[in-house]
Amino acid sequence: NPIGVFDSGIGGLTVLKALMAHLPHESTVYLGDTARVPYGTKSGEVVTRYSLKNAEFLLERGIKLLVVACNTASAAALPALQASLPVPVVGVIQPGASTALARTRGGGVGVIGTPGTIRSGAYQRALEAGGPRVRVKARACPLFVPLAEEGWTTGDVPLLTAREYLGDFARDGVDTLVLGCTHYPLLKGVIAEVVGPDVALVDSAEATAEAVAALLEEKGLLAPTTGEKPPSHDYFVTDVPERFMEVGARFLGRPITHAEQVDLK
Ligand code: DGN
Repeated sequence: NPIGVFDSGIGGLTVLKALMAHLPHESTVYLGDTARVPYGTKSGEVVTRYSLKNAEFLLERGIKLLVVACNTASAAALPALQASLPVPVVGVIQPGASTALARTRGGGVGVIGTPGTIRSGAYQRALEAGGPRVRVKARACPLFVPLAEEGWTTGDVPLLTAREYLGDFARDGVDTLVLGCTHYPLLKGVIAEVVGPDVALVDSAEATAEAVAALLEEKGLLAPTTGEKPPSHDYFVTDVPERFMEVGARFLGRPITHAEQVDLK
């Protein structure tokens, strides 16, 4: 059975990319809720309602595990999804936070994400569970999302934007920074340039792929490594697929040759 992955749109493809790299034998079904993107600026209640719908669609496709590949949806809806689904559900927040806690030397941990993710306090709580030595500095960086989607990831505009958002992080003692939004790995270069070489960047997508691999192994759910058929990767979207396929290829790092539009009622 495949792994189910959903996101508000394109961004979760950075998580899917990491999953494919860590688990090359697994089949996947991806749902991008492109008709209702962005989630990052919507209320937790609405994001939870959308997330339950997305999960229901993927369950009908026989998934063995669900990855909530969207920080905003993980922040708002993970408890509701875990309570109502018959398969294991993995979000991106706990893996990202755990990796940051393991990496930080001095306890100064930064986290950046959408307004919804930062406002929910989900990362802050997960990080503060690391004990009294942890000091969290959180900031919403909403302009990073359109920059990543436009492919505007190098040059003056993203650099100045990153400086405006992150100029004070290293100065305030942050030594580890969590990229708490699916789009931010594409801006790693400018983010690293602004915070400097002494700040470790934690990619929640990578951390999540590692957590999924560990969980599948623990539960005995890994796909056989010697199957007759190569793994399949299916894509569904809730708006017309053209832009998803075009921009998505950049997020995924490989072409998307087919995506099917579906209506989630
Ligand atoms: N996928 C969203 C996230 O990781 O928070 C970002 C895109 C959005 O909904 N604005």
